This record gives sequence, C-alpha cells and structure tokens, in this order.
Amino acid sequence: MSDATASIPFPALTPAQRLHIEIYGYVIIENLLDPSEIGTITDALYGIEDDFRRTGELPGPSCFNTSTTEEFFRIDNLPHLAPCFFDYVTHPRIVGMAQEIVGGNVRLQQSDAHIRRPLDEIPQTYGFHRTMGPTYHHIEKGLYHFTFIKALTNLTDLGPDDGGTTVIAGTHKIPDEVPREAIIAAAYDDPAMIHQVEAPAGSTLLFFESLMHAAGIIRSGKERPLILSGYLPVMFQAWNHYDPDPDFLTTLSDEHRALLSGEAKFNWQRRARDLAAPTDPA
Ligand SMILES: O=C(O)CCC(=O)C(=O)O
Repeated sequence: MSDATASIPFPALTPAQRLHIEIYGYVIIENLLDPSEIGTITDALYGIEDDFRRTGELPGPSCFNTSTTEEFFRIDNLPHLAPCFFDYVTHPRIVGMAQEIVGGNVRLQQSDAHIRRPLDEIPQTYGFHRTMGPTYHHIEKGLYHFTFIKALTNLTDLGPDDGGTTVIAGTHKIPDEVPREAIIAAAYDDPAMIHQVEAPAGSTLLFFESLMHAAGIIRSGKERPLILSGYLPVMFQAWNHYDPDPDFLTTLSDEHRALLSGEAKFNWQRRARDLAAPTDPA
C-alpha cells in the first residue's frame, strides 16, 4: 500500500499567499494544473454534458446535477466518475493547502464541475452568497484557520470580461449577525472591494467559504468551465448528497479512503487506544 499522503506539501502556501488569504479571504494560485490535466478534466466534463443532452442520464451512481440549463450545467459528486476528477480532489497541493487553512487533517466535503455560458441578458448584480459565517474558526500560532475551504480551478483563461469568480474581499471574518444584504449593499457602494478572478487556465482560487462569493458576470460571450472541491475537518460530515460512492471507496488506499470519507477519525481513535495500551515489556 502506497502512502498517498506522503507527497502532500507543508507548508503548501508561501508567506505571501498566506497573508493574502488572511487579509482578503482568498488567494489565486496560478497554473496549478498543467495543460494536459486541464484538457482531460475539460473533456470529461463536456463529455458528461453531451451524454446528458443526448440521453438525459447521469454518468453513474452517487452523483447528481444541481443545474442542467443551457446556461449552467453542473455535475456533482465527482471522485468516482472519472480518474481525472479523482486526481483533482486528491491533488497533493490542493489537499496541502486545505490542511493548512483548516489547521489539521481534512476530508472531502463536496466536489462539482460547472459549465457557465453567457446569459441573453447581462445581469447587473452578482448572486453573492456563503453557506456559513466565520463561527467555526480558530487562531493558532497567529494563523487564522477555518473549517470550510474551497479550491476552484478555472479551465479556460479568464480575462476581465469572462465572468471569473467574484468575491467581496475580506468578508470571511464578518459574523453572521451582520445581515448579508447590508454587506452586499456596502460593497456595491464601493466596488473596489469587489474582486474578480482573472487568471490563466488551470489557476486555483482558494477561498474561505465564509467569504461572500458569486459566479462572475460573463460579458465576453465565452463559456466558463470550472472544477471545484471543498474540504472540512476530518470528523465532519460530507455535505448533503456528497457522500462518497460506497463501491468506489473499497478500491482506494487507506489514505485516499480517509480523504473521501472522513474515515481517518476512526483510525485516529484507534491510534489513541494503541497509545494508551500498556506496552509489552518483552
Ligand atoms: O461560479 C463560480 O465561480 C462560483 C461558484 C460558487 O458560487 C460556489 O462554489 O458556491
């Protein structure tokens, strides 16, 4: 059995990247995927959409579509659907960055791939949202950690009109008692706080999920395919409907099974018991 976690880097972020995400709630790691990885993921995503448009069927068990409109196709719960999806969610650099942000071992929380297409009418506002505020954060050795981190990679080059992910910088630390509408209204009053991803294909936006974020507005007429994975501390549950495919789990190494299922929490308990057990004096 190979140790799939051996290649996870630590620290995975440079001091400048750490400072950027600390201040703004996000950081962009340019060119994390190479052209061949981008091509394989893109082909798999478009292949799934083509098959769906032809047959109306999902590409396998334990997956679902959040949206199947012409303007927004999204396939959810990816690891078992194609080897390139599995490689993305287990990418050592991405997992390393997630561990660094969470402040400990992580498990996969969600995974999805999207194709966004231009709308007939260009929207004037963003759909800013977040699932949770910063309640479950902690600070250790001067570093801010949060329980829910997302790694979103654009599969095409993104210029200013291509609708890259858009965020309200720094909102990851604003508690939930502040109404979200008030935060959004304040940002529209001074749009310098609204930042949009512009980056070469294969670049990864790493962000605290507590950061107010949205799909960008496509003005260029181009499609915007992307892939993303979210991570949580290992003892948390997967998000609704993102439980790993049970048959696929049986094919994985212990380390990868733990990453997809959170199963390491049981190993962690077993290790604690082993440590507590008296040692054999012989
Ligand atoms: O489409 C995007 O770039 C943003 C994705 C998003 O809103 C999300 O992950 O919650």
